[in-house]
Amino acid sequence: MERIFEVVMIGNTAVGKTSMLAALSMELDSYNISGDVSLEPTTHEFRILNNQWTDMGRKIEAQEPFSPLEGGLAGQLDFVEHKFDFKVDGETEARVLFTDTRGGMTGDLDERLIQRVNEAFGVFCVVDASVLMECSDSTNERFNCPKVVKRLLKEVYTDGDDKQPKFVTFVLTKCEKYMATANDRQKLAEKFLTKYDNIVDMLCNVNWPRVYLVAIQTMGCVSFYKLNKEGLPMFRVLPETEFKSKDCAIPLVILLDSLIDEIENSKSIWVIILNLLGIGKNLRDYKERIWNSIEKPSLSERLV
Ligand SMILES: Nc1nc2c(ncn2[C@@H]2O[C@H](COP(=O)(O)OP(=O)(O)OP(=O)(O)O)[C@@H](O)[C@H]2O)c(=O)[nH]1
Ligand SMILES: [Mg+2]
Repeated sequence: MERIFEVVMIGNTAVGKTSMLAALSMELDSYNISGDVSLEPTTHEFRILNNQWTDMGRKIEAQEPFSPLEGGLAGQLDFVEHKFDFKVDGETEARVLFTDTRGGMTGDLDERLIQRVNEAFGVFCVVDASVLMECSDSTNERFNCPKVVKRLLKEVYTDGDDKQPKFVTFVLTKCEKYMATANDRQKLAEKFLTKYDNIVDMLCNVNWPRVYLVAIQTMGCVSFYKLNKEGLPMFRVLPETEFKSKDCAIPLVILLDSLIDEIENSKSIWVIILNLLGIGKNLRDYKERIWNSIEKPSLSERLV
């Protein structure tokens, strides 16, 4: 008897879904070294992504300081699955699946995406913070498409079936410019709340998913430069900075928290078995290890 805990990435084209997963792969490599508890990727796709990300990092680091950021990991496939085994002493105790999606699936409100989200354990809704902070409302709508995201989540949470994700995490990406001081972080959170308040309110009134806000930067070596002719943000390479990501493990901590909660509080038979096997405790230890190694302060809060 086995259940896979699936988390679906949603968000329009180029907001940073795939980059976030790639950055997470680097984080996991470092947590998996120590101790006998690990979360290990088991799909080929994730190793490919990890390699692509490393290559891209090298190329960006080799770019001249202040030159515009080049390249990326544009998604072609509608769904790409990245499976992980949560292992204790080499034995698999639980399975986690991150499903990356093509941005157009969210933008076009694709029926298959709605279905997938409906069946998932959790959702990471990725939002481009530079567009949120620097662009007009109409550009934000075109790029981050909050109205479409609201419709998608509303369908999932009000369709009358008893299936829906246990958590929705809004992940703000490309946050380099907005995270330096406490004041910057507060402004970023405030801006998100003014632009997304109707989605958060809507989620308050449906079958209580937990709702979180997290801000990350997948590449610490670039930052917002200016708006291009189309009014979209351009980034440039910063002098003498490493490719290193920041705070990308926080979404993982949120997932682990929700898993622990599910295992400890659910009445279903398979969850009771997991509990008897002591899986909640192992997850808790693993989560603590990750949480303690995250550089703080960061921007992460539970909204609902
Ligand atoms: N400045 C900055 N740029 C980022 C960051 N993360 C991703 N990017 C850039 O954003 C662009 C889009 O990133 P992707 O990860 O491909 O976005 P996506 O949401 O997967 O896009 P699709 O798969 O096409 O829907 C790329 O050019 C990345 O280099 C970040 O933290 N900071
Ligand atoms: Mg992608």
